Amino acid sequence: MRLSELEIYSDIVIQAHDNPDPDAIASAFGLYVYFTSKGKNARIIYSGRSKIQKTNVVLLVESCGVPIEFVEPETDFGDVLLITVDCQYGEGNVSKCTAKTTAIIDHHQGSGISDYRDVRPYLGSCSTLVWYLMEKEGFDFSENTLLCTALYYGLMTDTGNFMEVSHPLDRDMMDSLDYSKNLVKLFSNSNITLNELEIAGQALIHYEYDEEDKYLIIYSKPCDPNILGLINDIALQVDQVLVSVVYNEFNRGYKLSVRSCTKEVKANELAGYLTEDIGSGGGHIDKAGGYIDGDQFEKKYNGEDIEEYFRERLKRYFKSCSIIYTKDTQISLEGMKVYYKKRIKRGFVDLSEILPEDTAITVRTLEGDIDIKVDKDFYIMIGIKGEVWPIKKEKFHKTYEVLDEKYEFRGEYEPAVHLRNEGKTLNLISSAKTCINVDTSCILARELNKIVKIFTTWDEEKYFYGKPGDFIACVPENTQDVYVIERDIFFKSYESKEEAEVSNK
Ligand SMILES: [Mn+2]
Repeated sequence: MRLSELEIYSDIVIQAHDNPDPDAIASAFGLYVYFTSKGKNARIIYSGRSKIQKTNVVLLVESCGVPIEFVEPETDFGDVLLITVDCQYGEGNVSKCTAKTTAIIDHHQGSGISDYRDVRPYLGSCSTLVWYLMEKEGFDFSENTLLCTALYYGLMTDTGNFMEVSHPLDRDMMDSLDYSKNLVKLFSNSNITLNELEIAGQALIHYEYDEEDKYLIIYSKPCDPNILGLINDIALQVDQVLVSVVYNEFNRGYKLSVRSCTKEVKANELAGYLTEDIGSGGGHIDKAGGYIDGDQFEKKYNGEDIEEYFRERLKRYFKSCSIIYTKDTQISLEGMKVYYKKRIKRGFVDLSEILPEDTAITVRTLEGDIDIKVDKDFYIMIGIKGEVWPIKKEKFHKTYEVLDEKYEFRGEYEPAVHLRNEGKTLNLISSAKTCINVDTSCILARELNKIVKIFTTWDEEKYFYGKPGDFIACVPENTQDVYVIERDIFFKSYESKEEAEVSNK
């Protein structure tokens, strides 16, 4: 959806969810600023049983000048466009008001029904989505520090002080906003109420500890999501604890926080595992978080108790996972089959044509940031999902053929180049050319039926993660060099001997 599509409406009401948090307020404020700049009549409202009380939220509203008004539930706004932000029209956490036309702008999974809808659960905050939609219309943020501050604080509080940020768009917004550091400091120091301090204390008393695998599960009473992170940071400091999960009821689902201090468990991955198919999770290697949608949980685990779910799922994670250190062990080749590389078009860029040698750059991709320097001996390859890696030119010309056609990228996030010293961004895609691999040599691979973590010989600190359905693989010439290929990439990139024979005919 584009914001310009909504400009046909002249009266717009923007509704934050009940008991609005900084993300909801910042998102609403962004849309308010945008639509009023287009000459529309806009207002920001919220409803529900209680009025805004939390000090940091009050401070945000007052210092940034957010014109938010309380209205009674079931208010009928008549012939206007009603946009719910950070929540979905008709769902339980937002009191229903009525209007002729409705729209949803949100980053939670959910199934609210409305005339317009833009929901992106992979984003860390709704503020990011609003920022992105405004950017797309060419909105100039540089004149509005207060809006920048609100959006920044919205993402910050929704992602446990940015620790749960995993999507590159979230990082793009963090980098580009010119916000007031003083205001953010002021809000952050009024984060916790005495009542929440008590909730944190109670949660810590009632922990559940697994002696064998050294992890904690902690249930907390409902509280602000960032309190979960606070509880968890304390829990992880316990000498016998390597991994810790804290969760509670939130909106109509569950919010969770994950911490790890062992290299055998990546917190972001465990958060993804705990929310698989029923929500979303991610973040950093040591700190992460996630959200489980109540309806989806109900559907998938009908009737199961959430406490039991966490207990069982964590047990399965630790028990069904094998860790391979390829330095000391040779994996079994049993059951491995031969697969051939398919010929696939990819993109590649010669950065030395656009930038001076040795320029320090960060390539931002869906999988994370990669810091490199421009090197005339290397190309940058762009894979089918937008993943990026450097390749020596010499090797490239042996394995790829350059095609005389325009490179087209179809993925969720276009990889971009950030010049670290100048704060500038370059579009990688527009400089890319198309190539296709000539090499169709084979690999040995087997489908995984349980979780594996592989520590390779060249990186003993970080493992590769494979889940059931993914493939474990190696090349016949070097069976010690084992790696994991994601299931959908595997089927796009490789084919069995039989399939190869058909496609070669
Ligand atoms: Mn939010």
